[in-house]
Amino acid sequence: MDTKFSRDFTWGVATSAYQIEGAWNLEGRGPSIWDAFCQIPGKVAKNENGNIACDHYHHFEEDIKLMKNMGVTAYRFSISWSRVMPTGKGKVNIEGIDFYKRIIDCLIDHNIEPWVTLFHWDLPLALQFENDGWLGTEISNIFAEYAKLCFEQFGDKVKKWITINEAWVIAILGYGQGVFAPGRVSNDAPYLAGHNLILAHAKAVDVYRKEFQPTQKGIIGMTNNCDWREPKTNSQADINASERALEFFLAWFTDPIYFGHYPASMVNRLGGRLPKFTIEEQKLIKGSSDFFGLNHYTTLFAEDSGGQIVKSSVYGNGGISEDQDVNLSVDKSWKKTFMGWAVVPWGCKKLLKWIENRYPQVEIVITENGCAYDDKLIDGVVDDQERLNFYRSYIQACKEAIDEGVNLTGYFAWSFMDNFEWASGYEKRFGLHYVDFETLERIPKASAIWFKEFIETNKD
Ligand code: PNW
Repeated sequence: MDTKFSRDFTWGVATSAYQIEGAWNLEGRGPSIWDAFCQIPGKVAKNENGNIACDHYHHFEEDIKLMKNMGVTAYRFSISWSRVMPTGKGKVNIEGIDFYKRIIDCLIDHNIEPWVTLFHWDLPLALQFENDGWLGTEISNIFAEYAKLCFEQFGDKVKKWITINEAWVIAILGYGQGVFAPGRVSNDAPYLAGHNLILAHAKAVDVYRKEFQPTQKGIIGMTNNCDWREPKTNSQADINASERALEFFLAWFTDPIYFGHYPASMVNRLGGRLPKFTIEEQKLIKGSSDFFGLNHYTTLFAEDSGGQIVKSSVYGNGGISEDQDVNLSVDKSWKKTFMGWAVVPWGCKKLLKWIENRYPQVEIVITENGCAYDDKLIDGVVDDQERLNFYRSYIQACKEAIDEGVNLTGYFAWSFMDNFEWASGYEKRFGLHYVDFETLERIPKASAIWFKEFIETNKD
C-alpha cells in the first residue's frame, strides 16, 4: 500500500459472545435462542453448537494477550444478554456481570479499547417463549432495560457502544428464510422484526443519551451489514434494480436512523406489509447514531427481474427477492472464499461511496470485514495467503474511498480467531488466529502477522 492511514484510525479485531465464549450453562447463564436452535437436528452443519466453542470464557486473558501481540488498539466483542440477565429481564446474574468486568479491565490494562455490542443474535430463550422474540410488542422496551443495565455496569469504562449487530440478518435469515435462530419462515415477519429492532436500537440510545452519555461521554451507534450490488448491465432498469437492492438491504435500517423514515422504494412496494412509525417514534429514531457501523463481506450483480424472480442458490439472496424484483448473480471470474462469497474489493469502495453520497460526511466504522478459508495447520503454521490478499486488497479499497472523501475512521477484522460460524459450524474458519478445537490452542495465521506489520507501518 503506497499511502498511509491517519494515525488515529482505529484498527481492531471482532468477535461475538455465542461464537467464542462457550460456558453455555456455567455460573448462572440462561439459555439463548442459539442454544436451542443448535439442538434442532439439521439446523447447523454437523449438528454442532457453541456449548464450548473457543472456551473464551476461560481463555480470555490469553486471547487479550494475543490481541496485544497483534498491535490492535480496539477489540469489538458482544455481551451475552442471557449471561447477565438469564431470563432476559428482571433478575441480574452478578457472575455474568463480573465476567465482562474482568474482560474490560484486562483490555484496558493492555491499552486495547473495548467496543461493546449489546446484541449479536443470542436472544435470551425466555424472551422467545414469553414475548415472541423480535415480533413481540414489548421487546424494544425490554431491550432498552437490558441496555440500561449494561450502561450502568460497564459504562464507566466502555466508551464505544453498538446496540444491535446486523438487523438484516436477524430479520431475513432468522424470520424470513429460517436458516438462523429462531428459524421462522415468513414473508411478512422480517419487516415486523426489523421494525422492532430499529425501535429497540433507538430506545436504548435514548436511555444512553438521557441518563449516561452526559457523564460517561461515550458514543453509540448501530451496526448494519451490506454487500455491494453492482448493476448487471448499464441499462437504467438494472441501475434502478441495484439501487433498490441496496435500499432493501441497508437503507431499510439506516434511512430511519438518518432521515426518520423507510426508503420510498420499500414503502411503495410493501404497502401495508411494512409497519409504520408514529411521529413520536420517528423523532426518537432520527439521529439516533453517533457513527455508522458497517459489516461488509461481498458483492453480487443486481438485475431487474421484470417480475420473473430466479430462485438462485447464490449467497445472500437479498432476502425477499420478490419484494425487490431483483435477481442476483455472480461473475464467473470472481474468486470465491470458502463461504462461496465473491472477493470483490472494488465493491467495498463503491459501497462506502454510496453511503457517503446518501448520508454526507457520516462517520463510518467498518465493524466487520473478513473471509473464511479452508485453513490447514501444517508444521505448526497456517499459511493463509488468500486471506492475507483479501485483507490487503479490501484495506486498499478502504484507503481509496477515504482519499475520495469518505469519512471512514476505523476497521475491524472479522474475526480475531476461528469460531462457531452459526449454521455453518466450525468448518468455516474466519479467524486471524487458527483455533484447534480439540486442544483449544490458538495459533496466529500468516494473515495475523501481516496485519500486525501493516498496523505498525501506519503508526509513524
Ligand atoms: C456476520 N449473509 O454474519 C456476523 O456478524 C458474524 O457473526 C459472522 O460470523 C460473520 O458475518 C461471517 O458470516 C453474516 O448470509 C452471516 O448475508 C450471514 C450473512 C451476512 C453476515
